[in-house]
Amino acid sequence: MILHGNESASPEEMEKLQLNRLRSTLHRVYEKVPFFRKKFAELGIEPDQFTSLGDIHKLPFMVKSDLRDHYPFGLFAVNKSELVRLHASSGTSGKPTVVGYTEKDIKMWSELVARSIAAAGGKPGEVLHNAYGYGLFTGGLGLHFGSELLGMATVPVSGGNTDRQIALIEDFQPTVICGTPSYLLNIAEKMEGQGKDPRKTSLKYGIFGAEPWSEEMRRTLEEKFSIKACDIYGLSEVLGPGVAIECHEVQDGLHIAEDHFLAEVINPDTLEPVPEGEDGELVFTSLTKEAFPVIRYRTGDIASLQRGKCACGRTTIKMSRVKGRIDDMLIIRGVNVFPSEIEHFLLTVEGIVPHYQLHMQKSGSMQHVELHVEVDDTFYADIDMDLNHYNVKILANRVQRVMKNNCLISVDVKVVKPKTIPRSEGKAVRIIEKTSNKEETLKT
Ligand code: DLL
Repeated sequence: MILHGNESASPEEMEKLQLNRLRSTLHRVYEKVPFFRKKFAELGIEPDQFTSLGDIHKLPFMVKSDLRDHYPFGLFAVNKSELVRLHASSGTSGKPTVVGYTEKDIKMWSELVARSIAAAGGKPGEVLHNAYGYGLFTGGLGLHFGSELLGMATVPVSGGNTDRQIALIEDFQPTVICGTPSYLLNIAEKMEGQGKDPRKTSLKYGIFGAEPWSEEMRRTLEEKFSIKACDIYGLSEVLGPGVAIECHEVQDGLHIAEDHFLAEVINPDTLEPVPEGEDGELVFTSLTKEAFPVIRYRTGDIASLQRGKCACGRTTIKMSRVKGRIDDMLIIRGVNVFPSEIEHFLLTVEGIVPHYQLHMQKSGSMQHVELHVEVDDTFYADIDMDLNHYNVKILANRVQRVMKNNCLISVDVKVVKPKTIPRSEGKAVRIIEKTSNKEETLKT
């Protein structure tokens, strides 16, 4: 495997590169974006004062509402005429958030994604099946441009129409598949339903992300498809996919594209940095973006950072798997837990498939949680398709015990029939919040 020079730079070389790039980014936003100039002026700082990376702590944070407040183009550092692409989030609360790219930004993004696909096992001359959604979401087009740049024949199938996906996998013989982990599970299940063995496809590698997933889910997908599965991370505000990727050699932590993004982890309550290796909120500063530079952008994602050379040869800082988003953290009777932790332990229980949903109901200060789990076909046949069978009660008790012992939470468990929990074609909906007036709101 040939690494890009920056992926194996020494810490001193990387620091020098980052500082140069940070300084030019700060000059750029100071000159071009009134939002930043005003913030810098309020704090009495000027770009020239930045002489070391540690000075980053002098800068203010940026949050998602800053994007909404400046909708659509108020934070861009270029004229509209210089943009070649716009992406936007659906925006669960009112206005969407919009991000823009110049031609140079798209080139940089494509290079980073090409690097990511190569790190995860993709090779020029082979076929990549891209099941991330195409459109305003950055997943589809982000992976697409990187895959083409790497020299892979890219199948822009997008999410959905699972029967056609299966036919294309059989016919085009891809070695790499990309999509959300929950959608890949859905594809595997459909194949099994058609009497096909997903282990017999041409696939060798999976590049999965865009939603939190667990080590157990990795094992499940790797076994089902007989592939190696790597975690890919990114967010629209910072770039899209390609901010960080696991290498297929080690599969333990995601290499951050440090030559383009400066990463920090902070305590979300005190906003102070946390020591290396400890969980906190990821914060990114872009170092090379032209159209939409971000300075100390608070992602809301919880992870940790770790330095050190990886056995794959990369020297870039690694981030852990994202546990979840701060706003998705459940507080169940005073205990904090992320859906991904629930998933991790749930998958250790035999007879259950990796589809689940948490139904939350708040009454007063009490949070009532019902965990819906789905039995597999074998279990369902064994209980004569009767959910009143005493084995169902035993199974529900087992799930309850596993949650209590490992996640320290008490939840009610509802066991449901096979294939009744809605399947995802993109980001899975894990949490269903029931408000007191019985309206349901969905959270991904
Ligand atoms: O999800 C970009 C992406 C596309 C990443 C394809 C990977 C693959 P957004 O729609 O802006 O962008 O959502 C970003 O998704 O802040 C995380 O909360 C979550 N997320 C993304 N990747 C991962 C991951 C894309 N590997 C938000 N693990 C982020 C856990 C992830 N969460």
